[in-house]
This record gives sequence, C-alpha cells and structure tokens, in this order.
Amino acid sequence: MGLQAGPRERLDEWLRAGLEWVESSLNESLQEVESAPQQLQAAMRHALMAGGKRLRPTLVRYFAAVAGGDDDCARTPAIAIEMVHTYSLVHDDLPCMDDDDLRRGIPTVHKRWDEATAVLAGDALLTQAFALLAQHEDAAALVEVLAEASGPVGMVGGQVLDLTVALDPSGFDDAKAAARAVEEVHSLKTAALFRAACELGWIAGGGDSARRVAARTYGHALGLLFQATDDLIDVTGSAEGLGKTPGKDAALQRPTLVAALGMDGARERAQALATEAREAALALGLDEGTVAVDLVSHLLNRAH
Ligand code: GRG
Repeated sequence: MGLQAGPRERLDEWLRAGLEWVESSLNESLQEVESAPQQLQAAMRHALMAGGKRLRPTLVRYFAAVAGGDDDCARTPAIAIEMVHTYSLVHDDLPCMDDDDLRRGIPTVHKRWDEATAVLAGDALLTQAFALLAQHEDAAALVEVLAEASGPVGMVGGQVLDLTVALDPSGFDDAKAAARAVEEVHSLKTAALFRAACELGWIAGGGDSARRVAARTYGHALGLLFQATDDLIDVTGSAEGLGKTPGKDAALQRPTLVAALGMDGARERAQALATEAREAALALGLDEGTVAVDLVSHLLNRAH
C-alpha cells in the first residue's frame, strides 16, 4: 500500500487482508469436525464457506490488534462469531421464518438438502462455536460475551421480536417513536453481535477493562448503522448484489426503519447513526484515518 493511498483504498486493503485470514481460519476450523456425519459436514461447509462479507470476525481481528494482541489470539473468537452468525442465517432462511431460497448467492441449506438438515447444521455450527471458544485461554470471559449476545437477551430475543412485531406506524405517537421501537429490535437482532465482535477482540487482545466498554459502544453504533443500511438496500438492491431475495422485509411486514420513517427518513437516521459511530471511535482514541472511522463511511455508503 503506497503512501498516497486514500481512505477507500486503505479500507479495501484492510478488508481484503481480513477476508483472506477469515476464510483460511474458517476452512481450517472445519477439520475439527471431520469425524461428523458426511452430510452434516457438507451442509456446515456449504453455509460457512459460501462467502459473505465476514464483517464480524474482521472486527474481532481489528479490536484484538487495537488492544495490543495478534492474529493468533483473535482467531478462535473470530471463527466462533462467524459460526454463530452463519447458524442464525441458516435458521432464519427456513420456511418457518423468512422462507428464503437464496443466501450468499447460493441455494439455502434447506433448499440444497432439506429442513431437518438445515436445522441440524445450524445447531452444529452454534455448538461448535462454543466448543472452539472453550479452548481459548480467556474462555470464560469470551463465552460469556458471545452467549449473552447470541441468546435470549441478544440475537435470539431480537429474532423473536422481529417475527412477532408487525410494525403499525399508526400505533405510535410519531414516526420517531416508531423508529425507536424498531431500533430496540435492531439492537438485539443485529447490533448484539457487532457489540460482541468488538468486545471479543478487545478481550482476546488483552485490552484494559475501561476501554472495553468504549469498544462495545462503537460496536453498538456500528451494528445499528449496519442494520439501517440493510433496511435501505433491501428496498433498493438486486438479488445479484445482495446474494439474497430483495424486498422481503416489506413482503413480510418486518419492523424496519424504512417502514417507520420512509426512505428519506431512514437515510437521515443512517447518517445520524454514522455520526454516533464515528464519535464512539474517536472516544476510543481511534482517530480519522483509522479503519474504525473508515468503516463507518463504508457502511453508510452502502445505502447510496
Ligand atoms: C434464527 C436465532 C436466529 C436469528 C436470526 C441474523 C438473523 C437473526 C436473521 C437474518 C436476517 C437479518 C436481516 C438479520 C439482520 C442481520 C443481518 C443484516 C444479517 C446479514 O448479515 P451480513 O450482511 O451477511 O453481514 P453476510 O452474508 O455478509 O455474512
């Protein structure tokens, strides 16, 4: 990377290096389940190795480095969070939830095999994530963070709300109140894993406990921003670009920021969330020109 590299090139280079590291780490991690039944292994591999942006594990790696650690200490929590995220996608795509045929640009697990295989492959990814984490020298703290983020007071709780709360904007005093209710769901369903990614990296890297809270705060704002832009591109994106079926949120009456605020209002809210995330990075001592700040603009730009 030359000295003249701009923020966009710098971030692209960092994302590319992160992606390579995540892909090879995930691939290696599947060797640990080589004695599992063939079809289960194949379904786990199909879901896990189908690409994806790998943002959560890349955040683990970044925060471990910021905290003073190296890639080796970040590897297990990075793999674990991507396994948990992938399990959630496999289950979310099932007919009893979002009923999707396409994920990461390829057929969903229940389409390629069947529903039972998809349920069990998801279960296997979730349990294997914690089996790996248990081998880390900071296992107790890491398991606590990931379990809370992914369980009933985190992602699973958020998914329940997402499935059961059909947003009726007329039931709120104003659009802002509706948007706040939507963001409560987003905080659990999506931001919980982003908070956890930053915190896992921080712990694995040996960071101090005072700035651990600041790392969480950044992850929270980034996660809400990510979901805000996800709501927007679900309306504007194509199946090819998204790797999944667009327009599902409206079809399924999901509580989205677009449903609460309209497109322009959701764009404005995304901008405000980007400001919050940038301020959280600065509070952590991560200034303009760092990956943490560049990533905020990168996510915001998805919506334009
Ligand atoms: C089934 C317990 C359970 C939870 C499901 C993650 C989730 C909760 C549902 C998936 C649907 C959805 C829109 C979730 C919000 C989070 C989100 C935008 C996930 C997609 O994450 P990306 O874009 O996916 O990082 P890739 O494929 O890039 O990893």
